[in-house]
Parts: sequence; C-alpha cells; structure tokens
Amino acid sequence: MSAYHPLTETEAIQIARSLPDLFSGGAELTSREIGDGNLNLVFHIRDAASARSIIMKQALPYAKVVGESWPLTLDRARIESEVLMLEGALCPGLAPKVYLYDPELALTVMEDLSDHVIMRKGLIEGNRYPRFADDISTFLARTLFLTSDLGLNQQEKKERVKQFINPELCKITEDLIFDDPYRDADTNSFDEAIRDEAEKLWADGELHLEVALLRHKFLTQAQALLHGDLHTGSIFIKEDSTKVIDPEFAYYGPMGFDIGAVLANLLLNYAGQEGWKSDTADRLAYRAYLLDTVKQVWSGFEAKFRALWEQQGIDRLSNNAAGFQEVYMKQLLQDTIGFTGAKMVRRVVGLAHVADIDTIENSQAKERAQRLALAIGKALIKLNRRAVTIDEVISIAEQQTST
Ligand code: SR1
Ligand code: MG
Repeated sequence: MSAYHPLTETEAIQIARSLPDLFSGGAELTSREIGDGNLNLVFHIRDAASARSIIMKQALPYAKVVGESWPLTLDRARIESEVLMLEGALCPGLAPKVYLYDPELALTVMEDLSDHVIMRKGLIEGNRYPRFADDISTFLARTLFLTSDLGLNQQEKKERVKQFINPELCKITEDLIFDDPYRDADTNSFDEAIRDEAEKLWADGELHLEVALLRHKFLTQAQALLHGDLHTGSIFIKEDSTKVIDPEFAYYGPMGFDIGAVLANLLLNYAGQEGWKSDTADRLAYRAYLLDTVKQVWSGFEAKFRALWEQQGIDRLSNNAAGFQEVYMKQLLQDTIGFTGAKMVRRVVGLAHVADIDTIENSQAKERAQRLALAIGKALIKLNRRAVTIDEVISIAEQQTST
C-alpha cells in the first residue's frame, strides 16, 4: 500500500494493525474519518476492548476546502510531523506524540486527543480554561526563542530554515491574509449585509500601507520557526491540559505572527459573543475573561521569553548591548498587534471564516459580530507601529464594543 492514494477507512485499519506496540494482534479496530479542517483526511482508529486509540492524519494533494482545482504539496505532511516532534521536545506535554510518519502516504500517526476538545468549540460553548494562558505562553516563548538566532546556534538555525521552507503553504497565507481581503478578489467570501465594510477595506490607503508592511515582514523575516496557523482550531484543550496540533503551515517567519494568531482568535470569539444566548451579565463576564486571557497570554509570553533570554541567550552582542532587549520586545509587541488585526479581518471577509461568528443564528447579531471583528481588526492594524503596551489592545476592543 505504499504508492500515494487517499486512504479508505479499511486501509487505515490495516496500517494501524501493522504498527508495533500499539494494538494487540486480535484487536477489533474501528475507523472513522473525522477531518473537519480545510485540508486533510483524519482517521480516528480505536480498539473498544482496550480503549486504546490513535489518530492518522493524511495530507490530500489539494485543498479540501476548495477541491481538486487547488493543488497542494504533500510535503506539508513531512513538515507537520517534523515540527510536531520538535515542538514536543521543546515543550514537553504541549504537543501530541508522533508514533510514525510515512512519507509515501503523507501520513502521520499520532496520539489521540479525543479526551480534549477543540478550543474553538469550547469557547463557543462558553467554557473557561484555567491552564490555557500559562500553557500557550510557555509554548510560544519556548518554540519562538529556542528556534531563533537568540537561542539557537546561527548555523543550526539556517539548517532549520532550509528544513522548513514551505512556499506553497506560505503562499496561501500571503494571499488569503495579506492580499485578498484588501481587494475585490474571487476568493473572498462575505455576507452581502457587510458589503459596505468590504468595500471600505478595498479603498483604505492607510490600512493598505500597514498590511503591506506586515506582509513584507511575513515574506522576508526568518526570525523563528513558527507554527504558522495557531488559531483556536489548532489547539486541543481540557481543564488541565493544552495540546497544540496541525503545524503544517510551519516555516521561519516573524514571531508576532504566531502570537497574533492566538490573540486574534480570542478576539474573534469576543466579537462572536454578540450571538450569546444567555443574559447580558454572563456575556459581559465572558468577554472580560477573554480580554483578561489576551493580556495574560502576552504578559506570560513576555516574561518567559525574557527569562529564556537571560538564562539561555547565545548571541553575545544581543545579550549584552544595553537597550537591545527593550527594542526587540517593543517591536515584537507591535508586530503581534498588527498580525492580530490582520488575522481578524481575513476571518470575516476572506475565504476561510470562523465558527465563533459564522454559526450565529440570528442574522442581526451575526452582522454586529462581523462589524465588531472588522472594527477591532482594522484599529489594531492601524495602531501596530505606535503601540507601547498590550493594554492598548484591550482598550480598542472595549471602545469598539461600546460604539
Ligand atoms: C485553503 S486553507 C484556508 C485556511 O485554512 C487554514 O487553517 C489556514 O488558516 C488557511 O488560511
Ligand atoms: Mg489546520
């Protein structure tokens, strides 16, 4: 079964049986295709008798969300499996274990996390996750610092840049996040009710300058190994555990892109609270929780990143030059804020949306949520190069909600 073809559920079971040490010889395995993402097949393989289970993820040679007319490299499966292993080594417990990578089938076999939920779903249900800010800030600080020129030998870093060159997946981001929302592109998708907002995006020169600068940074700045698509659909979570999955968009890029992805998706859920079904006090409290989480993610990240720098910084001059760390951290906050805004705007008018807003049943509430997400996103993009503290992000969210 070695030549590439999309697997059937029966074939997925045969492969699972052939893996050493996972299932006993006579195990009765079941398989279910559970992929609900934009790009891949995902099989859940389970042995009811022992309750042991695994996930098999297979890349398709095209983008599932669009169809076979959008071909996509299978090399992303290699990148994903290698990055998962690296993230697991850098951040024990925060990424799923990889049991096998099969390059012919573009298949990764990994730990089953179905005792967790996808964080986006959990947030839509109004749940709170006490470990999240601490876990994700650890993940961000360690993966970004320890793969950058600050924490990794510069020759080895360049080898990693080469290992994780990912032009096709980057092109998706370059187009869908940093270009299409700002022109009348065929790939865009938005409700007619907010056409006025889309047209404003296409004509806003101040916004275009900021997005062009962010896009340029995404194209050129090989600062650290990014996850590349760190939204709340790429995080499995439960009360006492956080696992980051799906790094198929990984490449060497600007750190603020990953941090911004996390903040943007918290803020998209914040905007989606327009569709909240319970009473207003509950909605206000949940929004306060989300904003507090935004703040905690940044402050936790900043503190841990600075501590790693003090303890494990390997670059003599950037360790010792007075003021370097301050300049670096200020720039990182500004990048984070700009990327946060860009990642919000694309989820309202671009090709791929988020369920936090799209599943709001009441059309007026949905329109309010879309307008609020765009208002916050645009304000953050316009703020980015002037920002000084994370509190400005919180103020923008609050101001835009009350106007
Ligand atoms: C064609 S892929 C659309 C989006 O799905 C992924 O999760 C990325 O965010 C990408 O932009
Ligand atoms: Mg994904």
